[in-house]
Amino acid sequence: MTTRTITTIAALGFGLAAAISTATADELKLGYSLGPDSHYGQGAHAMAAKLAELSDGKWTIEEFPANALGGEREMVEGAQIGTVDLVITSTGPVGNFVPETLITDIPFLFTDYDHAHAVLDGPIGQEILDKFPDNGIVALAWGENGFRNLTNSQRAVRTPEDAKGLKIRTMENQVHMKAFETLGVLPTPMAFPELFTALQQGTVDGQENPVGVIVNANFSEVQDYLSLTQHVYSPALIIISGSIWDGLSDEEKGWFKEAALAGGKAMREKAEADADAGIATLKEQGMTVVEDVDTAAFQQALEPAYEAYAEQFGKENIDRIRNYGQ
Ligand code: EAX
Repeated sequence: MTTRTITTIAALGFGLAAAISTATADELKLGYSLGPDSHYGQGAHAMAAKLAELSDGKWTIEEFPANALGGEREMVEGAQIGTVDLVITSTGPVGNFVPETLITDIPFLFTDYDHAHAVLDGPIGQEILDKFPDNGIVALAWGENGFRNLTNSQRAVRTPEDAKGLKIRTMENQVHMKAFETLGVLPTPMAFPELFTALQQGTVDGQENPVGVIVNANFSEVQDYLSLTQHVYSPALIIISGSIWDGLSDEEKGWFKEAALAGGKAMREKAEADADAGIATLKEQGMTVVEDVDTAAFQQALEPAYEAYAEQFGKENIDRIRNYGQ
């Protein structure tokens, strides 16, 4: 919601003091699922700073980290109906709104960060972004969540055989679910805000996420084993509600895009730094880290899933991404 006049009442300390302020800027609500120190947080801070600078303070962003506006699917839905202004989200649930994003969620599609960035920042990524406005939301820029890795509470997983039978939380994403089902694990789609408790209570044995997310969400408290499976590159998106976007002038649209690109860049830098540094952190926190994962065996075990993806997305479209710039 954007309001010309916003009255904020902030109770301080034990409620003995209250401050009342009136802002005249257009303040937008930006939600994301991790803490303010995460890669999403860095992306949000960078975008907010750039937007304030470009618009000379006309447009400001108030951040709602740590699922304060709901899970990622709920936030995207909020952007669609106009109750949430901006969202930083993984592509995980976005395929439920813009099916064209689903192709990016295929396991082992991107070989490394450079490959992923080249595809997403090039014509293929743009074609996907172009599909958003028909669905009531506008994707301003790609960001990054990172390469996902499997954690669980039961055993060290090095091969697909080791993973069989585990009950694993997946994102609410049919491409991911198909992959896990094919590996013989029991995929349990669940919104991220419910995940910590589900792991703690043993409702699921494990989950998968980039190292930076595993650190940020304190999953080492409830998971003993981390396998560096790097099984899928998880892009992120910075999304704006169509109702906000439609009210912007062309100049303002340019500011938002430029600010979102700055956010996406900061997000990538932080996600990649955390992916490197986080492994040592998780070891210190007591996790057993399996580094010599049998990647070829995982890729082979996924063959039936790849056949299904080829049918769903077209083999030539998948190959176009796989071979892009290679
Ligand atoms: O976007 O749901 C997930 O596992 C996501 O990777 C997480 O919310 C960060």
